[in-house]
Amino acid sequence: LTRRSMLAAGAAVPLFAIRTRPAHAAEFSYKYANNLPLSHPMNARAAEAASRVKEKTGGRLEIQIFPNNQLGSDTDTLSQLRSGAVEFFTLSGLILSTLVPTASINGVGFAFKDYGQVWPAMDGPLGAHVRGEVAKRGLYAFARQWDNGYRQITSSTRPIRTPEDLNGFKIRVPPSPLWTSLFKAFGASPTSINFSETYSALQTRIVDGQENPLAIIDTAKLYEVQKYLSVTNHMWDGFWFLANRRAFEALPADIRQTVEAEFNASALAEREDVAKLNATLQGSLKARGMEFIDTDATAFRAALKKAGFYAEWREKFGAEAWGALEAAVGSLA
Ligand code: X2X
Repeated sequence: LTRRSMLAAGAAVPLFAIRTRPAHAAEFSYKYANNLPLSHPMNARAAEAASRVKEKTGGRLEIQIFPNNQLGSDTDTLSQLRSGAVEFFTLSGLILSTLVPTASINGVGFAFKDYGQVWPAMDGPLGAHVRGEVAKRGLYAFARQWDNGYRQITSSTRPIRTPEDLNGFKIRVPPSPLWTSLFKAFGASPTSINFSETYSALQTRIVDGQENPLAIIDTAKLYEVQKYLSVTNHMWDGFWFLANRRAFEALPADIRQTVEAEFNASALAEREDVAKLNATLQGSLKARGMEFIDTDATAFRAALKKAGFYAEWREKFGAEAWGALEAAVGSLA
Protein backbone atom coordinates (compact mmCIF):
# COMPACT_ATOMS: atom_id res chain seq x y z
CA LEU A 1 0.00 0.00 0.00
CA THR A 2 1.25 3.45 -0.85
CA ARG A 3 0.69 6.28 1.55
CA ARG A 4 -1.50 7.97 -1.02
CA SER A 5 -3.82 4.99 -1.23
CA MET A 6 -3.97 4.73 2.55
CA LEU A 7 -4.98 8.37 2.74
CA ALA A 8 -7.59 7.78 0.08
CA ALA A 9 -8.94 4.91 2.14
CA GLY A 10 -9.18 7.22 5.15
CA ALA A 11 -6.56 5.47 7.23
CA ALA A 12 -4.68 7.48 9.82
CA VAL A 13 -1.06 7.91 8.88
CA PRO A 14 1.24 8.70 11.77
CA LEU A 15 3.37 11.25 10.00
CA PHE A 16 4.69 12.69 13.23
CA ALA A 17 4.24 9.96 15.75
CA ILE A 18 6.45 11.61 18.32
CA ARG A 19 5.45 15.13 19.29
CA THR A 20 8.40 17.00 20.58
CA ARG A 21 8.17 19.75 23.15
CA PRO A 22 8.88 23.16 21.65
CA ALA A 23 12.12 24.62 22.99
CA HIS A 24 10.34 27.37 24.96
CA ALA A 25 7.74 25.21 26.69
CA ALA A 26 7.59 25.39 30.45
CA GLU A 27 8.44 22.33 32.51
CA PHE A 28 5.08 22.68 34.30
CA SER A 29 2.04 24.16 32.62
CA TYR A 30 -0.92 24.57 34.99
CA LYS A 31 -4.42 25.90 34.59
CA TYR A 32 -6.04 28.39 36.97
CA ALA A 33 -9.81 28.81 36.59
CA ASN A 34 -12.13 31.40 38.11
CA ASN A 35 -15.71 32.57 37.72
CA LEU A 36 -15.22 36.31 37.36
CA PRO A 37 -15.18 38.70 34.40
CA LEU A 38 -11.76 39.80 33.15
CA SER A 39 -12.51 43.32 34.37
CA HIS A 40 -12.75 42.20 38.02
CA PRO A 41 -9.59 43.00 40.03
CA MET A 42 -9.17 39.31 40.78
CA ASN A 43 -8.21 38.67 37.17
CA ALA A 44 -5.84 41.62 36.91
CA ARG A 45 -4.06 40.64 40.15
CA ALA A 46 -3.95 36.93 39.28
CA ALA A 47 -2.42 37.76 35.89
CA GLU A 48 0.29 39.76 37.67
CA ALA A 49 0.96 36.85 40.01
CA ALA A 50 1.20 34.39 37.12
CA SER A 51 3.67 36.60 35.32
CA ARG A 52 5.81 37.03 38.47
CA VAL A 53 5.76 33.26 38.95
CA LYS A 54 6.94 32.69 35.41
CA GLU A 55 9.73 35.20 35.85
CA LYS A 56 10.83 34.04 39.29
CA THR A 57 10.85 30.37 38.33
CA GLY A 58 12.88 31.11 35.22
CA GLY A 59 9.96 29.98 33.09
CA ARG A 60 9.68 26.56 34.72
CA LEU A 61 6.04 27.08 35.74
CA GLU A 62 3.53 28.66 33.41
CA ILE A 63 0.04 29.33 34.74
CA GLN A 64 -2.67 29.85 32.19
CA ILE A 65 -5.73 31.74 33.44
CA PHE A 66 -9.26 30.80 32.41
CA PRO A 67 -11.60 33.56 33.68
CA ASN A 68 -15.37 33.83 33.53
CA ASN A 69 -16.20 30.13 33.99
CA GLN A 70 -14.66 29.39 30.57
CA LEU A 71 -13.98 25.83 31.71
CA GLY A 72 -17.44 25.33 33.20
CA SER A 73 -19.67 26.43 36.05
CA ASP A 74 -18.30 26.58 39.59
CA THR A 75 -19.83 23.19 40.33
CA ASP A 76 -18.18 21.67 37.22
CA THR A 77 -14.86 23.36 37.88
CA LEU A 78 -14.76 22.05 41.45
CA SER A 79 -15.05 18.52 39.99
CA GLN A 80 -12.27 19.29 37.52
CA LEU A 81 -10.10 20.60 40.34
CA ARG A 82 -10.65 17.41 42.33
CA SER A 83 -9.78 15.19 39.36
CA GLY A 84 -6.73 17.28 38.50
CA ALA A 85 -8.03 18.43 35.09
CA VAL A 86 -7.65 21.94 36.51
CA GLU A 87 -4.79 22.61 38.94
CA PHE A 88 -5.91 25.90 40.54
CA PHE A 89 -9.35 27.42 41.18
CA THR A 90 -10.66 30.31 43.26
CA LEU A 91 -13.97 29.39 44.86
CA SER A 92 -16.26 30.96 47.44
CA GLY A 93 -16.02 29.14 50.75
CA LEU A 94 -19.79 28.80 50.69
CA ILE A 95 -19.77 26.81 47.45
CA LEU A 96 -16.72 24.87 48.62
CA SER A 97 -18.91 23.79 51.55
CA THR A 98 -20.63 21.29 49.24
CA LEU A 99 -17.35 19.36 49.68
CA VAL A 100 -15.98 20.82 52.93
CA PRO A 101 -19.02 21.71 55.10
CA THR A 102 -17.19 24.01 57.53
CA ALA A 103 -16.01 26.25 54.65
CA SER A 104 -19.30 28.14 54.61
CA ILE A 105 -18.86 29.45 58.15
CA ASN A 106 -17.90 32.98 57.09
CA GLY A 107 -21.29 33.27 55.37
CA VAL A 108 -23.33 33.16 58.57
CA GLY A 109 -25.71 36.11 58.23
CA PHE A 110 -24.49 39.42 59.68
CA ALA A 111 -21.58 37.73 61.47
CA PHE A 112 -18.72 40.09 60.57
CA LYS A 113 -19.30 43.74 61.47
CA ASP A 114 -16.56 45.02 59.18
CA TYR A 115 -13.26 44.14 57.49
CA GLY A 116 -11.52 44.80 60.78
CA GLN A 117 -13.16 41.57 61.93
CA VAL A 118 -12.96 39.71 58.61
CA TRP A 119 -9.25 39.59 57.86
CA PRO A 120 -7.88 38.80 61.33
CA ALA A 121 -10.33 35.86 61.46
CA MET A 122 -9.81 34.55 57.94
CA ASP A 123 -6.02 35.07 58.01
CA GLY A 124 -6.01 33.70 61.56
CA PRO A 125 -7.67 30.91 63.57
CA LEU A 126 -10.98 30.66 61.67
CA GLY A 127 -9.24 30.45 58.31
CA ALA A 128 -6.75 27.94 59.69
CA HIS A 129 -9.61 25.75 60.84
CA VAL A 130 -11.19 25.80 57.37
CA ARG A 131 -7.86 25.19 55.61
CA GLY A 132 -7.30 22.16 57.82
CA GLU A 133 -10.63 20.70 56.72
CA VAL A 134 -9.88 21.49 53.06
CA ALA A 135 -6.60 19.56 53.33
CA LYS A 136 -8.54 16.42 54.29
CA ARG A 137 -10.32 16.47 50.93
CA GLY A 138 -7.38 16.26 48.51
CA LEU A 139 -7.17 20.03 48.05
CA TYR A 140 -4.83 22.68 49.34
CA ALA A 141 -6.01 26.19 50.24
CA PHE A 142 -3.46 29.01 50.09
CA ALA A 143 -3.17 31.06 53.26
CA ARG A 144 -4.67 34.29 51.92
CA GLN A 145 -8.24 34.54 50.75
CA TRP A 146 -9.25 36.86 47.94
CA ASP A 147 -12.03 39.32 48.67
CA ASN A 148 -15.43 38.93 47.09
CA GLY A 149 -17.05 41.38 49.45
CA TYR A 150 -20.12 42.19 51.48
CA ARG A 151 -23.18 41.01 49.62
CA GLN A 152 -26.14 43.23 48.69
CA ILE A 153 -29.57 42.28 47.37
CA THR A 154 -30.71 43.44 43.94
CA SER A 155 -34.13 43.15 42.33
CA SER A 156 -35.80 43.84 39.01
CA THR A 157 -39.34 43.93 40.37
CA ARG A 158 -39.61 45.65 43.74
CA PRO A 159 -37.25 47.22 46.24
CA ILE A 160 -36.34 45.17 49.30
CA ARG A 161 -36.47 47.49 52.31
CA THR A 162 -37.38 45.24 55.24
CA PRO A 163 -37.06 41.53 56.04
CA GLU A 164 -40.81 41.23 55.32
CA ASP A 165 -40.18 42.39 51.75
CA LEU A 166 -38.26 39.17 51.17
CA ASN A 167 -41.39 37.14 51.79
CA GLY A 168 -41.97 35.03 48.65
CA PHE A 169 -39.19 36.90 46.81
CA LYS A 170 -37.74 34.77 44.01
CA ILE A 171 -34.01 35.11 44.46
CA ARG A 172 -31.04 33.43 42.84
CA VAL A 173 -28.48 32.12 45.30
CA PRO A 174 -25.20 30.32 44.54
CA PRO A 175 -25.30 26.53 45.06
CA SER A 176 -24.72 26.16 48.81
CA PRO A 177 -26.93 24.93 51.67
CA LEU A 178 -26.08 27.98 53.79
CA TRP A 179 -27.32 30.42 51.15
CA THR A 180 -30.56 28.52 50.67
CA SER A 181 -31.09 28.32 54.43
CA LEU A 182 -30.43 32.04 54.94
CA PHE A 183 -33.01 33.15 52.41
CA LYS A 184 -35.55 30.53 53.47
CA ALA A 185 -35.22 31.92 56.99
CA PHE A 186 -36.44 35.24 55.57
CA GLY A 187 -39.37 33.47 53.92
CA ALA A 188 -37.91 34.07 50.46
CA SER A 189 -37.97 31.56 47.63
CA PRO A 190 -34.29 30.90 46.80
CA THR A 191 -33.14 28.98 43.72
CA SER A 192 -29.58 27.62 43.46
CA ILE A 193 -28.08 28.80 40.19
CA ASN A 194 -24.40 28.84 39.25
CA PHE A 195 -22.91 32.26 38.56
CA SER A 196 -22.38 31.33 34.90
CA GLU A 197 -26.19 31.15 34.50
CA THR A 198 -27.08 34.09 36.69
CA TYR A 199 -27.21 36.94 34.19
CA SER A 200 -29.53 35.03 31.88
CA ALA A 201 -31.69 33.81 34.79
CA LEU A 202 -32.22 37.46 35.74
CA GLN A 203 -32.70 38.58 32.15
CA THR A 204 -35.36 35.95 31.45
CA ARG A 205 -36.97 36.60 34.84
CA ILE A 206 -36.62 33.05 36.08
CA VAL A 207 -35.83 34.89 39.31
CA ASP A 208 -36.55 38.48 40.36
CA GLY A 209 -33.35 39.13 42.22
CA GLN A 210 -29.93 38.04 43.35
CA GLU A 211 -27.32 39.13 45.85
CA ASN A 212 -23.65 39.97 45.23
CA PRO A 213 -21.02 42.53 46.20
CA LEU A 214 -20.90 45.85 44.31
CA ALA A 215 -17.73 44.87 42.42
CA ILE A 216 -19.56 41.93 40.85
CA ILE A 217 -22.82 43.79 40.20
CA ASP A 218 -20.63 46.22 38.26
CA THR A 219 -18.13 43.99 36.42
CA ALA A 220 -20.71 41.33 35.50
CA LYS A 221 -23.05 44.12 34.34
CA LEU A 222 -25.92 42.91 36.49
CA TYR A 223 -27.14 46.52 36.49
CA GLU A 224 -28.37 45.84 32.95
CA VAL A 225 -30.97 43.41 34.27
CA GLN A 226 -31.57 44.69 37.83
CA LYS A 227 -33.10 47.96 39.04
CA TYR A 228 -33.03 48.13 42.86
CA LEU A 229 -29.98 47.66 45.05
CA SER A 230 -30.61 47.17 48.76
CA VAL A 231 -27.54 47.75 50.88
CA THR A 232 -27.98 44.83 53.29
CA ASN A 233 -24.37 43.71 53.86
CA HIS A 234 -26.00 40.41 54.85
CA MET A 235 -22.80 38.38 54.64
CA TRP A 236 -19.14 38.65 53.87
CA ASP A 237 -17.88 36.32 51.14
CA GLY A 238 -14.35 35.49 49.99
CA PHE A 239 -12.60 33.17 47.58
CA TRP A 240 -10.16 30.47 48.63
CA PHE A 241 -7.28 30.00 46.21
CA LEU A 242 -7.38 26.22 45.88
CA ALA A 243 -4.91 23.77 44.39
CA ASN A 244 -5.34 20.15 43.50
CA ARG A 245 -3.00 18.74 46.14
CA ARG A 246 -1.40 16.07 43.98
CA ALA A 247 -0.62 18.59 41.26
CA PHE A 248 0.67 21.11 43.78
CA GLU A 249 2.92 18.56 45.46
CA ALA A 250 4.27 17.51 42.06
CA LEU A 251 5.96 20.91 41.90
CA PRO A 252 9.46 21.25 43.37
CA ALA A 253 9.41 22.88 46.83
CA ASP A 254 10.98 26.16 45.66
CA ILE A 255 8.38 26.56 42.91
CA ARG A 256 5.57 25.74 45.34
CA GLN A 257 6.81 28.41 47.66
CA THR A 258 7.05 30.98 44.87
CA VAL A 259 3.51 30.29 43.64
CA GLU A 260 2.00 30.56 47.07
CA ALA A 261 3.93 33.71 47.98
CA GLU A 262 3.07 35.48 44.72
CA PHE A 263 -0.61 34.58 44.72
CA ASN A 264 -0.91 35.51 48.40
CA ALA A 265 0.70 38.87 47.64
CA SER A 266 -1.76 39.41 44.79
CA ALA A 267 -4.64 38.46 47.09
CA LEU A 268 -3.67 41.30 49.42
CA ALA A 269 -3.51 43.71 46.48
CA GLU A 270 -6.92 42.52 45.27
CA ARG A 271 -8.39 43.17 48.73
CA GLU A 272 -7.26 46.80 48.41
CA ASP A 273 -8.74 47.05 44.91
CA VAL A 274 -12.11 45.72 46.06
CA ALA A 275 -12.15 48.07 49.06
CA LYS A 276 -11.60 51.01 46.72
CA LEU A 277 -14.32 49.82 44.36
CA ASN A 278 -16.79 49.44 47.19
CA ALA A 279 -16.17 53.04 48.09
CA THR A 280 -16.67 54.39 44.57
CA LEU A 281 -19.13 52.09 42.82
CA GLN A 282 -22.26 53.44 44.46
CA GLY A 283 -21.98 56.55 42.32
CA SER A 284 -21.36 54.78 39.04
CA LEU A 285 -24.08 52.16 39.60
CA LYS A 286 -26.53 54.98 40.34
CA ALA A 287 -25.43 56.67 37.14
CA ARG A 288 -26.27 53.43 35.33
CA GLY A 289 -29.81 53.66 36.64
CA MET A 290 -29.77 51.59 39.81
CA GLU A 291 -31.81 52.82 42.73
CA PHE A 292 -30.07 52.37 46.11
CA ILE A 293 -32.01 51.48 49.24
CA ASP A 294 -30.61 51.64 52.76
CA THR A 295 -31.72 48.94 55.17
CA ASP A 296 -31.63 48.32 58.91
CA ALA A 297 -29.34 45.38 59.64
CA THR A 298 -30.76 44.98 63.15
CA ALA A 299 -34.19 44.10 61.77
CA PHE A 300 -32.79 41.55 59.30
CA ARG A 301 -30.64 39.96 61.97
CA ALA A 302 -33.58 39.75 64.38
CA ALA A 303 -35.64 38.01 61.69
CA LEU A 304 -32.91 35.40 61.23
CA LYS A 305 -32.69 34.83 64.95
CA LYS A 306 -36.44 34.47 65.27
CA ALA A 307 -36.47 31.90 62.46
CA GLY A 308 -33.90 29.83 64.36
CA PHE A 309 -31.17 30.39 61.76
CA TYR A 310 -28.31 30.89 64.25
CA ALA A 311 -29.33 27.98 66.45
CA GLU A 312 -29.55 25.69 63.43
CA TRP A 313 -26.13 26.59 62.07
CA ARG A 314 -24.39 26.56 65.44
CA GLU A 315 -25.53 22.96 65.67
CA LYS A 316 -24.42 22.14 62.12
CA PHE A 317 -20.97 23.72 62.35
CA GLY A 318 -20.25 22.28 65.76
CA ALA A 319 -18.61 23.77 68.83
CA GLU A 320 -15.07 24.14 67.46
CA ALA A 321 -15.88 26.06 64.28
CA TRP A 322 -18.67 28.09 65.87
CA GLY A 323 -16.37 28.95 68.76
CA ALA A 324 -13.71 30.20 66.33
CA LEU A 325 -16.33 32.35 64.60
CA GLU A 326 -17.67 33.82 67.84
CA ALA A 327 -14.13 34.45 69.08
CA ALA A 328 -13.79 36.74 66.07
CA VAL A 329 -17.18 38.44 65.98
CA GLY A 330 -18.73 38.06 69.43
CA SER A 331 -21.79 36.12 70.47
CA LEU A 332 -24.28 35.38 67.68
CA ALA A 333 -26.97 33.42 69.46
O1 X2X B 1 -21.80 33.13 42.42
C1 X2X B 1 -21.69 34.25 42.92
O2 X2X B 1 -22.67 34.97 43.18
C2 X2X B 1 -20.33 34.79 43.24
C3 X2X B 1 -19.67 35.26 41.96
O3 X2X B 1 -20.42 35.85 44.12
C4 X2X B 1 -19.55 33.71 43.88
O4 X2X B 1 -18.55 33.28 43.40
C5 X2X B 1 -20.09 33.17 45.14
